Amino acid sequence: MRLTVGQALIRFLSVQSVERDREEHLFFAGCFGIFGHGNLAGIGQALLENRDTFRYYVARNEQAMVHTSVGYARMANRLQAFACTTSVGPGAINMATGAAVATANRIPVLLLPGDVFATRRANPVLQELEDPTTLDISSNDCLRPVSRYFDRIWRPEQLPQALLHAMRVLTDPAETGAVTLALPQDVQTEVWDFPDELLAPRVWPVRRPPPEPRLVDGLAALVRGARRPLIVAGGGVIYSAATDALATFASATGIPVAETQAGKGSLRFDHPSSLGGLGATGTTAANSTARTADLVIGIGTRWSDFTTASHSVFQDPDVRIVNINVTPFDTTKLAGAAIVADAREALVALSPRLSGWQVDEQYRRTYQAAAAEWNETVERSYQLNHQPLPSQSEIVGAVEASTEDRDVIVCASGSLPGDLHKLWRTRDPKGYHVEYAYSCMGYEIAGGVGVKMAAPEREVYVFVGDGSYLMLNSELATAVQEGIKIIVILVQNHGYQSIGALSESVGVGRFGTQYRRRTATGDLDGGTLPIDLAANAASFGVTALRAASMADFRQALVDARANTETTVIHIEDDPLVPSPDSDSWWDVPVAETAELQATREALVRYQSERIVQRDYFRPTTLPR
Ligand SMILES: Cc1ncc(C[n+]2csc(CCOP(=O)(O)OP(=O)(O)O)c2C)c(N)n1
Ligand SMILES: [Mg+2]
Repeated sequence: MRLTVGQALIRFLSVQSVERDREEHLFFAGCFGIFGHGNLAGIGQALLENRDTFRYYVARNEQAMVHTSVGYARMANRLQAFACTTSVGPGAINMATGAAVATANRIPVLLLPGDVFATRRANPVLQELEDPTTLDISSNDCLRPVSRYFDRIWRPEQLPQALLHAMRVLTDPAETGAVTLALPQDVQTEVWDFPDELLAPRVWPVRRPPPEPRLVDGLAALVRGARRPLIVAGGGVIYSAATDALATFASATGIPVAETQAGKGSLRFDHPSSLGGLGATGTTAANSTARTADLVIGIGTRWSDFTTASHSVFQDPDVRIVNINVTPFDTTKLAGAAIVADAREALVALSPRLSGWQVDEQYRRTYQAAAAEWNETVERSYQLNHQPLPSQSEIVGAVEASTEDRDVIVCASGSLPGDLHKLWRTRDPKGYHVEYAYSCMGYEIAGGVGVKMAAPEREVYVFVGDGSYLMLNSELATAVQEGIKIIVILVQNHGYQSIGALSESVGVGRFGTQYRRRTATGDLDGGTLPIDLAANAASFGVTALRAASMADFRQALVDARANTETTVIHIEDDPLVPSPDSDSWWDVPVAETAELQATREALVRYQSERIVQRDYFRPTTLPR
């Protein structure tokens, strides 16, 4: 078939499907993009020709459109994804941050940046970077380290193989992340006789690798010998749709379950085995249980330092750690024993081997009492009635009270993810969507738009701080364009207050974290900036509601739900009210010499706290 490279590419993408658990559907939901000279005549022309089968969405910012794609694909448990097209140079490189979010979170997205002329006839083309040591490098090479597969299509003949590799990586649960096909602007428009076979519909089975039986035997033996076993559920549990299997397994054995940020929602908060979030932003129930656990089974987790409280959360010197993960890379962490497997397959294989076995009754009572105690802590923090401005926990509590089980909350950075990880009581596996692998400011609104596109039947609540909002709010325009309704909770506290609190803890006195005017002293310690964020939101044509009190806020939540269009609720809170303590630690090093007394005190504190950190764990081997 005689087609341009752009046309063949779009036609190929529009007929790729995936299948898992006998459910089959198209893989690509469409293409986001911003056109420039580097992609409009090639890919743009192809998108125009194929607009009935492959929908095009205009975005406002290249980073943001990748976030939207990530939000969508994560909500779809990685079984659907978007393509994103840009021009050469700044448009392409703007995607790097979004690509890193995708890759760090192991979420598929296909990036299609334009690239400089393959012929080099008129170079340097507008926006060409020019490396004096080689003409073989362009801006797009910045996307290499953030892509799980990267290719540049110098000739039309190269496209078929590159497409197969792109699909292989995008649909593989262990490999997935950002995939980049860089497309020189002349090559996009070049014609070639593409084989019909390339454009035939294709179904990619998404693998569910089962665990090796002898390894599951070994794990079952470890569990039977354990007195204080603990499961740590990560995002892999949710992406593999293993949440029912986990609930059944936890009910049958009584093993408690703690959750990572991506894994939150693995178990309903009121399941008898639920301990909530683990680690630096976790619950005291999960952290105290982890501290004495003698066997930890990590399922689908990449063990970020927030989850392990910088390797301080497991304190039993003989703790054994088993990593069940579809990604071999993650199974070697914490010196754990590796079981490379799909989360659901592993749980289903393990269950019968532990039939009739239950945790010790005393252990069960202890962790359940800790969970009940944390629940009371949450209740108290929701009802602080702090004056004159509310605490952030009250805002979280009011949103929780106004939501239904299947609603989704979205967040990514600032103080909100920590508060949500601790406090939020999840009632649905897809109800909690916090991007915390990359904790990327600016993900919130853009990602929330993607979540809503993937689940239009659900109400989507985006929590965003004033800092994140100011960094990237542009996709409110895309929400309006597409008639997408999200509810944005815009929390104003006049600065980067999470970093402010951290700054104070390391003796840097909140330096450079407040939004204030510069004064005659030369410091940023003047009045707060008069930015009207609610007016800014309203200017997009969305509904903007100002809540001057918690009563206002609760009413605004009711109104936002009743509204049919995107609604931004603006509320100011007091950044100095801490959320309940996790009884945990996070490793942020302190200056080893300093003028300020506060810094020197912080160093002493840091050095004494650091003794809880375990550099290495004893290797775990499964009994044979
Ligand atoms: C893109 C990006 N830049 C910087 C950071 C570091 N950082 C993490 S939280 C934060 C402050 C966020 O401010 P805001 O959204 O107002 O939330 P708050 O801390 O006030 O709760 C910063 C600067 C980040 N996570 N992402
Ligand atoms: Mg803030």
